[in-house]
Amino acid sequence: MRRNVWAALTGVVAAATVLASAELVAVFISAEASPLFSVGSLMIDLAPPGVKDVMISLFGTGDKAALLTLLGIIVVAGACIAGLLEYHRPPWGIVVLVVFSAIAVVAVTTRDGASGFSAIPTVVGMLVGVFVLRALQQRLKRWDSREAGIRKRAEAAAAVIASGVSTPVAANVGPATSAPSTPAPTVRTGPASYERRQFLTFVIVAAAASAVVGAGARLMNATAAAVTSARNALVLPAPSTAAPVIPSGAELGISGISPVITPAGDFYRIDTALQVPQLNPDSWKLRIYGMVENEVEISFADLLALPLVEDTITLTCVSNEVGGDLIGNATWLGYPIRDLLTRAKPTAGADMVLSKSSDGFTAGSPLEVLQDTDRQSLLAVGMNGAPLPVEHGFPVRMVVPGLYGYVSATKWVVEMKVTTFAQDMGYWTPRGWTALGPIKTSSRIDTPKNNAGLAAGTIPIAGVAWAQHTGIAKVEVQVDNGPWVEATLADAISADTWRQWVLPWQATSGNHVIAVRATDTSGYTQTSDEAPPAPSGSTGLHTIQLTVQ
Ligand SMILES: Nc1nc2c(c(=O)[nH]1)N[C@H]1C(S)=C(S)[C@@H](COP(=O)(O)O)O[C@H]1N2
Ligand SMILES: [Mo]
Repeated sequence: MRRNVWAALTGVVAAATVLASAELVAVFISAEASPLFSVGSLMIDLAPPGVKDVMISLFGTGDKAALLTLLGIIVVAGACIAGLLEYHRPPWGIVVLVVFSAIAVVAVTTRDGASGFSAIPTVVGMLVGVFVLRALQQRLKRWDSREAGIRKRAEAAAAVIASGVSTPVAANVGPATSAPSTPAPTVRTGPASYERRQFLTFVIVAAAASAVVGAGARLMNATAAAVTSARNALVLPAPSTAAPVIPSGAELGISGISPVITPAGDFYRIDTALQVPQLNPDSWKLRIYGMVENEVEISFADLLALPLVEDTITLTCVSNEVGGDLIGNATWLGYPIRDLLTRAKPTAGADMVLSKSSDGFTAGSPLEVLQDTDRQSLLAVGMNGAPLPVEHGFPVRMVVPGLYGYVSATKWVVEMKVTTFAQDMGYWTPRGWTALGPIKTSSRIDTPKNNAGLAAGTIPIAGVAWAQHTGIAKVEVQVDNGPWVEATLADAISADTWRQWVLPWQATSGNHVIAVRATDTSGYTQTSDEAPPAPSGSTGLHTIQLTVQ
């Protein structure tokens, strides 16, 4: 049993040296060729549609720690198995180590923007790991055989002493002879403890070296890739067309309601990126190609030199549950995508633009939406008066009013392919989400909170409602399945943004159920039919329960 623990430990230490040496070599090859993160990204991409909802809630919302923890557990379990197999059935432990490394090689080399060189760190790591595993196992086995030898001799000596005859064998054993009835594991000196020391020293040195080298190299790789300094140094030009003025009546000033402009730090984040892509604006380029008469390539400097416009647009995620928080409103600075498309001149028959990020995410947007002169689809560089935060797409992303993010809002965008829906699909479409993703009209109660306990009296029921690019016409509130009562709407910024609403309510003691529904300017009123987010966005009415004292 104790032997198996040591054997498993050799696997874990070997795995640690694989990761640490790969990380170290990645410092010289490519900061992004780190195997662990690449395997994590591959797991995200390969996750079957069945787990996609779990995935969105687990990883999509920025909780990348969950995936890394899972990955860590898999690696440690695999490493224990490798150590045990190598101990009991060599060379199967080495085979396991090589197979794990091979998966990592596939992951690093199939990443977007990877080359054959990206395999080098993992391959070097694997060789170091095989060497360490073999060396540790040799030492463990030498320790074993010494102990077994001593035990045999001790047993032999004990037998001899018991029979009253002294032999030279017993004299060699040292302390064991003076305590012949004590079993071998308590032997504290002699060759076995030497071998044990050899083994344990190797374990400790290899583990400590892996921790120090691995952490140091990871830090170097992360800093080498970081673009925060480039972002901090960036001064964006003033817009040539300013955002619509936000009417003072757009903000109702009710405590607990979502502010009409969402600060960047509070803005929801959804993406498949395990490591936030770090794109240097100096080398950023956007290529527009495919079904176009003129291919267009534009640098970041070219983009900033164009007349930029500012517009306030509410972004929503298709994964937002009824009452959920995957929605935010910001003022974006950018260049109209339609003007870039005019330069590229799409050819007849094209109906989709497949935008692609530096890390391989794609979104398929209808060409006519991006060309619509009434709709401000932006190639955005700024958010709420500052450069885009790195996790929101620095240096450049797309923002399209009226479409869910997964079919339009490509962050870290580097390519736009003019194509057809018949020929191409965005990232989420083969994973069970619809190809077209217009945002569904919806509304949310921000205050009071669900299950709140309140004192009787007049309290505001308030929240936000949205129907991007159509506009909100009416919000109604229903208390305890009574009649629908119209709420007061805050002033609109534009049809592309959400609107706050409020209804003062005379709270009487008891339990209450409160629901909200919005009607948009097309005359559509939210359905009470409940649908989950997949495949085209949730429906149903946000409903809360309250207890009034
Ligand atoms: N590169 C990239 N862009 C992306 C995504 C992604 O996974 N990768 N997710 C999209 C989705 S599903 C949404 S809802 C929005 C969210 O944008 P935000 O994180 O800035 O709120 O980004 C979109 N753009
Ligand atoms: Mo999304």
